[in-house]
Amino acid sequence: MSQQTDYFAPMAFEADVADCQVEGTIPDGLNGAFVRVGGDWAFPPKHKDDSIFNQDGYVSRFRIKNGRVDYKGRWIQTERYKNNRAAGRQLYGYYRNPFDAEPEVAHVDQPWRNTVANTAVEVNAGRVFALKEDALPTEINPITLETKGACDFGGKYKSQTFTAHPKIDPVTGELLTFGYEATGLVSDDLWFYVIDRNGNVTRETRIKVPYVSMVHDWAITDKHVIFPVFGYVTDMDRLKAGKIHWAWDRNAPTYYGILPRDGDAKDIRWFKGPNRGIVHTFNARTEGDKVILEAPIFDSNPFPFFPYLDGSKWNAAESRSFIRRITFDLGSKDDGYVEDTLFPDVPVVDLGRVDERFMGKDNRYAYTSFNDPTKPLDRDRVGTGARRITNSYGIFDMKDQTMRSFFAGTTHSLQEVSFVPRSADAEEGDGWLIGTASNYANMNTEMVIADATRPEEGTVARIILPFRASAQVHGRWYNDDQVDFG
Ligand code: V55
Ligand code: FE
Repeated sequence: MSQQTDYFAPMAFEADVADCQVEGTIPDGLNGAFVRVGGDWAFPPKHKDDSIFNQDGYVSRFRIKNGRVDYKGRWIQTERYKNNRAAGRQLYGYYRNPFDAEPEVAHVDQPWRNTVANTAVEVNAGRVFALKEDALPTEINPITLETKGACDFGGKYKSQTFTAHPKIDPVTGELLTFGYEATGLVSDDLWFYVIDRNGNVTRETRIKVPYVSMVHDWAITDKHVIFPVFGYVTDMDRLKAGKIHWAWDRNAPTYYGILPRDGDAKDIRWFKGPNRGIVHTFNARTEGDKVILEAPIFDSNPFPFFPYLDGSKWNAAESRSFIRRITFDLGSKDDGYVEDTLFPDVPVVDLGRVDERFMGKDNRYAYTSFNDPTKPLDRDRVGTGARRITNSYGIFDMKDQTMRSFFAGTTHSLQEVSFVPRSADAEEGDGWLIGTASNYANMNTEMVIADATRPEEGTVARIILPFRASAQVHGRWYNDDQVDFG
């Protein structure tokens, strides 16, 4: 195992904590679970410079009931995890490159067999899925967190891949989703699906992308879906040469494909603009002939572990992400769009959320983390291991363009924020901000809960784990009436 001993050393164990330590008071009525999916290296990677997106999947859950909290964490037992465990070492190579895996597990023609299922969680028809954009959903038992296996929705979901960011239509309860590289490694097929609240596939639309790129997140409105194609490129030659799946092409234009939800493939319209990184989105809406997308958008290559095609060095200042609004005019004849930067002074972490009751509709608040340099940092207790600190959640008012914030503490760095409405019929903005934080001073993980109407007052409750929990990529809150967590 690794000799690393800092906060980022692999956390290669499973955990159960009954009745966690709580500071403050868990709000009344907050009953359900915060379910997180992320990754860690069960076995050290073949290449030191590999992407953390290649870490073995790990699912964890803070189960909250009547003010008490239990924590559970389990590896996601994909075929790849089991093969590594059986061999006792890492058999796989660079991120999404089966040519770089050991031949007996490579499966170049079945790349989904190499998935680590490490990105996000979503629920359909009461079933819980761990998601990774290179494979089908991996079903997880919501009570034990044991891995059940891949799901193809009774054979009706035909794409080999499934996004980590499906969207639930708040009116119909349908799950809208897609897979890209849908028919195999570097294929230009992107297939869009609708799965109803009972788990039946009710729609499939097969489209082609302008070039093969990472289509990590997307957006829906009540009438359209929007697919960003941006910056990252790949091809069979680069994979055969043993390289990591993506490289950033500074000359690649950004495309947004807008498809009517009830349209055919021929109805997709591609808009084109300058080189940008659109990894995650906040929300989108259709207003007459206009489609409006709001998202944190990077000026250049978002991730240091995916190299520039031209060999240039990754530079944090060049790749900052800002909250932007993109307006498409479906009534126009040209393929351009308008891009506005709403908070040009606040570079943000690209892990944004909205109140999901407003998915696809006009909404006011966007939530995401950022580092507030005016807040104190206890560098002596934090140490030097933490390169980047994210000390605040921002509540961004997209109408007034004002911002309020929550500060996590002088030794803390926040992971992704989630918003939980105070009740099913609470106004937009009235609820809780929740998420996990790394406490570098005490080398442990905490779950923080803050009141979204009074973020400046700090946490109302902190759930203190007695160890560093495996970092999440994405987490979601589910109420007891959505999923049975036991
Ligand atoms: C992302 C994360 C992934 C991935 C591709 O955050 C894109 C973006 C955790 O895995 O495989
Ligand atoms: Fe994501």
